Amino acid sequence: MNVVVFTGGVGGAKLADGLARALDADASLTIIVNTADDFELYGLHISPDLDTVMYTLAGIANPTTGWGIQGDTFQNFEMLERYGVAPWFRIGDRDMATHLLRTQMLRSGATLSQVTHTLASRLGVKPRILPMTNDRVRTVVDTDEGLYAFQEYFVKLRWQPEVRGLIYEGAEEAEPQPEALRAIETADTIIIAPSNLYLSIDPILAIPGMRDALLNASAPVIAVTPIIGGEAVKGPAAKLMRELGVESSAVAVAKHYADFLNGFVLDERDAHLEPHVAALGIGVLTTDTLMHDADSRARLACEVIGFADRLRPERLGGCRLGRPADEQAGTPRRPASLDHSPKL
Ligand code: FO1
Repeated sequence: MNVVVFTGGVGGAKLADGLARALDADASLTIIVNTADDFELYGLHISPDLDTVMYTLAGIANPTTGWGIQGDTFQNFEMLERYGVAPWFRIGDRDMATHLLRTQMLRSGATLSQVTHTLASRLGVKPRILPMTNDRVRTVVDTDEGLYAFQEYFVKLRWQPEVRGLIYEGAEEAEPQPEALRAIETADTIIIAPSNLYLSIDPILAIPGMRDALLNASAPVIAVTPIIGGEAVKGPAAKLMRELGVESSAVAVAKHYADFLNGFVLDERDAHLEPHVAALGIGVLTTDTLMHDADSRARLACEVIGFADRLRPERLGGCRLGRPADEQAGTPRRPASLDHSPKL
């Protein structure tokens, strides 16, 4: 069973972790990660979404923030403050090692994929973590106060400016990571994690070839909602939807991905929205999508794997936690019209 998951940010990393815990030992998990949040600070190349996935799967992520390393210290940060530098981006002392090594390897000609593979394997991470591209792509946020680089909007300004639009600078010229394209082509299940649709998933889809790969994939493509009850579980997703003139609902997220989606995982608090998602010709699984701990991450992952299994002609199972809970609760709605053949 080959599973591919698209992710960015903290929420997506949790589902990736759940999949790593839930999948059978003989299953392969490939995690395609947004790198448009990357930026240079103090001459260091920082890849927040790659690091969040890597630390989460290595079991060392800060459980409160989701980013950075659990128990990290900030002596370096405090010394910078002593020099009068007012850093708004808090880099821990252990986290700093990642940025130092990544920057050194990139400078000696390694690709971002090679760097990520080296760092992740040295942390004992088994699943393959792939940047969406090895090229430079940066999200620029067009707001009522002007253009901001992503981290300035997200961290320094705590995503308060009103957003008019998003620019994925460099996306058109970027090459999709070749292993990522092959992983999509050979996948049995493809999952869009509950990440921010505009800030984490769209930058990946903006890379030429990525969206087509999903449209031509023979595997069922399932998205897990990042919106519950019209609000984001974490971060600016709902605020961005409203600012961009889109209804901040799970249905709007399903619509956003509709052209390549076979299934959508709705949170049980939004069960009343099922018919609206099904009306898009998309299968619906309704369940508790909140992931508070390792068990709930693995349970959700297992339900998504089970849901995909039922949207594919051949049964591949794949979840080592035994039968996913939702199978006992009957099968999810699946519109008759739905087939898994490549989307036209
Ligand atoms: N997010 C914050 O809100 N404040 C920070 O000081 C901060 C530091 C930081 C350091 C390393 C890293 O990998 C991520 C960090 N993040 C911080 C999170 C980061 O901005 C977001 O995780 C992504 O860019 C959006 O998903």
